[in-house]
Amino acid sequence: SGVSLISKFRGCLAGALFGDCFGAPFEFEDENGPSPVVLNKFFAKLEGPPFKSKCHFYAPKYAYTDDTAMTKCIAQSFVDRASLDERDIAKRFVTDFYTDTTERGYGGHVTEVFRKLRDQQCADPMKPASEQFNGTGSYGNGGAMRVSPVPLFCFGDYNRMIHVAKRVTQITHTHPLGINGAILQCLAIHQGLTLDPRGEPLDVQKFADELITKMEAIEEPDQIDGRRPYNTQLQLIKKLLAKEGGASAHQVQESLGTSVDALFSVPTAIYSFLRAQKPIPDIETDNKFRRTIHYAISLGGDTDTIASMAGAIAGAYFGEEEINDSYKMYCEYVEEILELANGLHKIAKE
Ligand code: R7I
Ligand code: MG
Ligand code: MG
Ligand code: MG
Repeated sequence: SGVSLISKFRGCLAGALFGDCFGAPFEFEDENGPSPVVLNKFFAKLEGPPFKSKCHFYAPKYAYTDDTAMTKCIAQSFVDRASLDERDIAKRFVTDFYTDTTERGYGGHVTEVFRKLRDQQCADPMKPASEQFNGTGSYGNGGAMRVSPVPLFCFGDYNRMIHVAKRVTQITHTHPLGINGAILQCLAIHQGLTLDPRGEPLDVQKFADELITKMEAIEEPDQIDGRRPYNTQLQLIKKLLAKEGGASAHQVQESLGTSVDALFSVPTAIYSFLRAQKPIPDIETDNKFRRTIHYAISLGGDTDTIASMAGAIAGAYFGEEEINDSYKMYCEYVEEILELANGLHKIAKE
């Protein structure tokens, strides 16, 4: 028998949290990403014996960022209301943004959506997002980075899952690339939830093929060149995975990308998860959850978000048991996120 669904739910949300907290210190720190030495040391500390000061136990806690702030709003809304309520989610986004005294590093333009939502008291929760960027909407990865509660909440109802992913994203992101990035991330988590990590190794080409098939039914061809941008990125993932000896970091950075654009970060997160099924040079671990987020962070750029998305997929696939227990000491909000996963699991069972 495989990993339990509750373990997969908890692994998914914990994976998103750890990717965010551990990736955040490196977000846009260095053009090519942190050095292998620095990152191996960073993870060795998280996995080693707790640091003890002279007088008392002391473990520094890494803070979560906007990725988790918004994820928790969505999860809390689903758990409290047991239904999709866009206005309730919008209110939680706004309240959190204006009352949280910790700097969470929100995207550059999404704060304008929060201001407008506050001014109209979330009466029309989908309107401000549609006005972003002169009416084209944001194509940032802000929808994808917080989508993880959706495949849990809608587990067992595929079409509703797509619908909910879209609606929840549209509260801040209405550009097709922003929406489809969130749907793709949602689909990757969903596939992770439904596959058994014990036994046969994951067929990474098949995992990508299934995403390609599903996205073909969702993604409209571009009006000018007729191409489907996420399809192109997914085909690229397959090519990079097939490279003998593994693609170089440079190749991945240049093709899949490491930016805050959904198109150039969601496929990178999926690739990180798939690539991490096998050992990767310079990453000193046998643990595949660690390898996934470690690799995602090593690419640099939008490290908190790419590691968070990759961590959510890895956690959904492997379950909580693959995640090193000591990580729980080093992040804020661990107990709370696991409780939200329990709540979503309870709803999914009903
Ligand atoms: O997408 P969003 O919520 O940002 C998420 C990112 C994650 O990395 C978080 O960790 C956090 O650091 O921010 O916020 P948006 O403001 O909607 O989008 C982020 C950025 O993407 C914007 O500030 C723009 O620079 C860029 N962007 C666009 N630029 C031009 N035209 C997004 N959409 C557009 C666009 O349509
Ligand atoms: Mg962030
Ligand atoms: Mg930031
Ligand atoms: Mg980020």
